[in-house]
Formats: sequence, C-alpha cells, structure tokens
Amino acid sequence: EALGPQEYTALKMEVSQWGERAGDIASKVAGKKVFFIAATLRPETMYGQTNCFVGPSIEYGLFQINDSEVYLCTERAARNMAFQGITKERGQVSKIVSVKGEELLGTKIKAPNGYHPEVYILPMQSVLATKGTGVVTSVPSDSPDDYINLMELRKKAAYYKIEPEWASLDPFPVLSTPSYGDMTAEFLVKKLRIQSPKDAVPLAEAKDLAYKEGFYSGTMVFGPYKGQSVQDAKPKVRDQMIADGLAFAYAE
Ligand code: A2H
Repeated sequence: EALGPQEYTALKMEVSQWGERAGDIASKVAGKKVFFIAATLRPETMYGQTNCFVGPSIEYGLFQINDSEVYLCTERAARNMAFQGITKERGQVSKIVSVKGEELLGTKIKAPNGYHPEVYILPMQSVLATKGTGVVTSVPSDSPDDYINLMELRKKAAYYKIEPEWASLDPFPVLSTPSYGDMTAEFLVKKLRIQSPKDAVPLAEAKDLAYKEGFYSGTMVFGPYKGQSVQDAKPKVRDQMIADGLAFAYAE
C-alpha cells in the first residue's frame, strides 16, 4: 500500500448492453452515455481485459457527471471525483439511481484499448467498496487476483449464478518478463499452488511478485509500444488513453 495519495487511471467503459438483471435502469438513463469507471494501477495492461468485476453485494450508483455522461461507481468515489474537477459542478454529485452489484452481472461494456473490444460484468467477492471506484477491470494475464477469480467462475458458473458465456474470453498476452513469460498471473498461481480466491496469503505474494517483475523487467508484446519496456510504455499508454477520452486521472 502506498503511503501518500494513490494515483489511479480511471478507465471509462461504456455500457453497450444492459443485462437482464438490470431491470428498468436503461429507461432511467435513456439518451445518455453510461460508463462503468474502473480504477487501475496498470494502464499498460488494458489490452488484455477479459471481463470486469463488481462486488455482488456492494451498492453502486449512477451519477450524472455532465450534460451527457453518467458514471457507474460507488458514491464514495463519485464524491471524490466531484472534488477533483471531474464533475461539471465542483463538489456536487447527482445520483440518478442506486444499483446493487448483483444486478449488474451479465451487462456488456466496451473495453478501452482491449484486444477483446467488449467484456461482461462478473462478480468478485474481494472487491472493496472502500477502494477506488468499486469497479475492477480484469486482466488475467497479469493480475493473479483476476486470473484465479476468472478460473473460479469458469469452474462454478452455476454456483455464482453466471452464464458460462460471460466468462469465456481467454487471457491474452500483453507483456513478457524473463522470469514468468507472457502469462505472469497463470505462472505464479501455478507456482505458488493457489487453488482458489480464498488463498489470501499466497495470492498477496503472487500479486507482489507479478507487480514488481512486470514493472521492472517487463517488455510489451502487444500494442503500439510493443518492444518497449513496461516502465517506458506505462505513462505513454496512460497519457494516450486520457488524450483520447478513454480514461481520466483519479486519486485518493
Ligand atoms: B489493478 P491498490 Cl493487470 N477492490 O488493475 C479490490 N481491488 C481493486 C479495487 C477494489 N475496490 N479497485 C482497484 N483494484 C485493483 C489491473 C491490475 C491491477 C493488474 C495487475 C495488478 C493490479 C487489472 N485488474 O493491482 O490497493 C486494481 O487492479 C495489483 C496492485 O490501490 C488496481 O490495479 O494498490 C489495484 O487493485 C489497486 O490496488
């Protein structure tokens, strides 16, 4: 955990198709663009998104951010955004409707920079309501948490009340490291014999190893910065996504 403020890249993932469980939400935001906002520390990995996670029991809101855009995130995050110049009126949040994470499962969203252009919303128990936006985009090639949760959902789709199709996109290689190859998360999950998302201690170790090796020794194997070091590519990808309106800076 960083001691000072954490600077995230907030990814704008536009809803392309609400799932059946979202009820009449679509009618409440008719004519507006709605974006799931996912906070990430690894913008250079976004080529490898396969899905996006929400906490099934977390309460989210749809917030009117400006005249045409609605953001889906926790109220806590919306309030932070309002004091970071992200909303039209400083300090003001305007909630259109509340929604529980489980109602969002199966909704389809666009994945900015993704090799897979659209991904589904899936459940992850370990999403914290108190960090970031409460929305976590999933990159199972490079995040051990994302990898083990995706595999768990594939194994027990019925138990988690999801359609197998929603978890069917495969991890996609984004960067390579000398120690772990181009599927860092899968390599470490196997090496540390992690069986399920409940193996918290080895998962934390895998997360640490993956982050350090990727950042200090990784080379991009996909996208416009292919062949460049992760350290060089990371700020370039971030700046480009922000310039293109696909993301914005968010701190907390
Ligand atoms: B990262 P830090 Cl490829 N609850 O993005 C749980 N996890 C959350 C969260 C929340 N409310 N909000 C953000 N996160 C995740 C990509 C990624 C991330 C990769 C590899 C490692 C990694 C794709 N998921 O994070 O506690 C988000 O996942 C490992 C550190 O603020 C975000 O970046 O340091 C990261 O945790 C922020 O964690």
